[in-house]
Amino acid sequence: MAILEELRAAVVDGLAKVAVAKVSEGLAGGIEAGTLLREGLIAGMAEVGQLYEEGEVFVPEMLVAARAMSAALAVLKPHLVAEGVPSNGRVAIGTTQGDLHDIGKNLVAMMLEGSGYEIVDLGVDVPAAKFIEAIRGGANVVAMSALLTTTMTNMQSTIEAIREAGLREQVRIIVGGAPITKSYADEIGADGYAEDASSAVRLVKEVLAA
Ligand code: B12
Repeated sequence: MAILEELRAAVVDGLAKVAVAKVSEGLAGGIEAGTLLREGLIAGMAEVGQLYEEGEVFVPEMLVAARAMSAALAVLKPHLVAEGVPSNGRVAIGTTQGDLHDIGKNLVAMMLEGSGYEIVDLGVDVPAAKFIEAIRGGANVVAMSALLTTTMTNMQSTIEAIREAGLREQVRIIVGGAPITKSYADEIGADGYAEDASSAVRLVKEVLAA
């Protein structure tokens, strides 16, 4: 269908107004919201993720594409709810306590949202108690971001606090951010690590399937 292809291309090219217009056009033409989400928005973000991994596009292009996706998703959301399109899972995401960096965290959140996950964005400087509250509120995944060597250790204390609250078994925990490595994630007892936003989408799918 031409509209789906145009919507996908608008996301890839980061054209927010075109993406919004295509979603409205699609809905008016009777295309289901779930189809617009899967074959337009998610397909577009998947392509951007692929291009990023191949070194064909960089962070700025990815951010612009993610913004186009978010703008179109805002229009689509009430229709998705009305159609009852199931969410793939609920992800509570935040930057660890003491850390104010949020560009990467926002990118991960937008990619996940574009891939059909419900996002609870806890913001920056997030204490363990807030993550715990989100798990009690139904989050299946906790995603923590840290950009400072001084705040990455708060990931470990947050995981510890989740364990002490007796909630560790009911949630998957993933971590990321420039100073984080796979071996650090293993050391602190996280379920997974991804180095960028597109691999974060794959990671969430994997940990939820495990
Ligand atoms: C922009 C920036 C800032 C901005 C932040 C604005 C904002 N709203 O985020 C401002 C100016 C506020 C800032 C402040 C500071 N910064 Co600063 N900052 C940066 C900078 C230049 C870029 C970070 C960024 O946005 N990268 C782009 C994004 C897209 O990449 P990313 O965050 O790595 O995210 C990707 C992946 O890591 C991954 N990812 C990220 N999170 C997650 C989470 C999960 C779950 C998963 C799976 C994946 C994932 O996916 C993302 C997308 O691909 C870095 C340098 C660098 N090269 O990283 C320094 C840097 C991180 N900052 C640094 C420092 C020291 C500071 C300050 C302490 C400076 C100061 N003296 O005041 C303060 C700290 C403030 C605080 N308490 O947090 C140092 C950290 C050094 C260290 N080893 O700890 C760096 C490395 C600069 C340097 N070389 O010295 N900073």
